[in-house]
Amino acid sequence: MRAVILGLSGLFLGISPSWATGAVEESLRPQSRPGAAFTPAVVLNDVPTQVLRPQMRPAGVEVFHVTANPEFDRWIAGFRGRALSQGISGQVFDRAFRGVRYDPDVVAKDRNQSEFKREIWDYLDNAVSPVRVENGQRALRRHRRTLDRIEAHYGVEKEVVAAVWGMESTYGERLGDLPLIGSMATLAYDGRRGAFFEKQLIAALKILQSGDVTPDRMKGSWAGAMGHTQFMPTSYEAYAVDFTGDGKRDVWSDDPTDALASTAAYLKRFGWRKGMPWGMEVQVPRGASFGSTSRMPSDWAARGVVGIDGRPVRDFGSARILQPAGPAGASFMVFANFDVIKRYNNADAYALGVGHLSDRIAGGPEIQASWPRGYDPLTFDQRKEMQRRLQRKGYAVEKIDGIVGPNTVAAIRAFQQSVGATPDGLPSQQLLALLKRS
Ligand SMILES: [Ca+2]
Repeated sequence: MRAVILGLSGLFLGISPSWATGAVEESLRPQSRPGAAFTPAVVLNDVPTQVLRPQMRPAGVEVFHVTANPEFDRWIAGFRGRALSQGISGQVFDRAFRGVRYDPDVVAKDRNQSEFKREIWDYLDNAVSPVRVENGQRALRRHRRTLDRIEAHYGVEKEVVAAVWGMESTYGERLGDLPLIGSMATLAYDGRRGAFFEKQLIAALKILQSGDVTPDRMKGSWAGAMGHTQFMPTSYEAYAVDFTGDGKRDVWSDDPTDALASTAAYLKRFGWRKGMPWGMEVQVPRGASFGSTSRMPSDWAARGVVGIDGRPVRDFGSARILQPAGPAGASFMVFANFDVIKRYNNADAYALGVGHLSDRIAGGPEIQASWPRGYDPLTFDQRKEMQRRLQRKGYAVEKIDGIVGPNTVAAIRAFQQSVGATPDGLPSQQLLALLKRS
């Protein structure tokens, strides 16, 4: 799971949630996050070629992003003993590592992730673009029977499974095409998160040993996410299923059946409840702010929080109110299923993306509220300066960490109210200027 990579829990590579900054880690962007394929364009003999999969490289052409590294080769020799002691056969190991070399590009990607922040609306514009919605509806039509069977078997709505597919691989367009063993071995050797990737590597070898896939077909993103719905090897080992009945859990094939069923199995395993929405956009009373309190929708209705149609939300279960851009943007009531989606990728933005995309695939409306698109955000250092200044003025800011969570938003709003400014709770340049002036 991304989340595990950053030390959180979840199926895939983790992105720390950063809801109220309005900003989302760049790596969340479906096409650029670790789950997506790294596809360098290369020109050979003046003929533009598609991505050069290793097996397609013409003989004699130097592999451009893989470098000889004797120390890495020694590491492999040492790792071989550890793998064998964990039940991997020498034959499987040697076949898997044939031709594997250190890949500095993978390390560079690992170093560069999560530097950029995106605003939640930019993230959602991309995650739930008209094209992705339309392609999702088309994918749903094309795979309707399969998705119906999966829904009947696992109790996860087909639109939700399709939305995860759309987010993870653009409905199978971007499965990732780096040789998995090479990437995982490089990252395990590199050591920044060596123990994590060594575990992934062992899991990958176990998958090979089980016969689900051959080494040449075992491809993934640079970070090890594999197939249509981007399972990390350990998640695959634990949760992937064979739904076609051929005895192989094939998440790489053109036929997405096993991958989609594996996603449903995973969501089911973490408590997906059929018939309960992930969440929905709601109207909230002007000036209200929300922590992490959960209440039944009828209880929320009594406090003025109602559906976008103005009517109380049905009591599907207890829910909390999420305002990913603070009080100045859209508000959502989110249920237990929202947190199930977060097991896939532990970020509110991701779960909103999957949830909203699933609604749109099902023909639901766009988000009604507007986002504070015009606002001029603060850099990370400026956010810390803002927190320091708020704290110095006596507002309760829990930590000077540059992360704008509910406490900081509450402090911003209290300060804005005290000086007669609009209490939008936004960590903007205007706010910092105001803090410096007053
Ligand atoms: Ca199968």
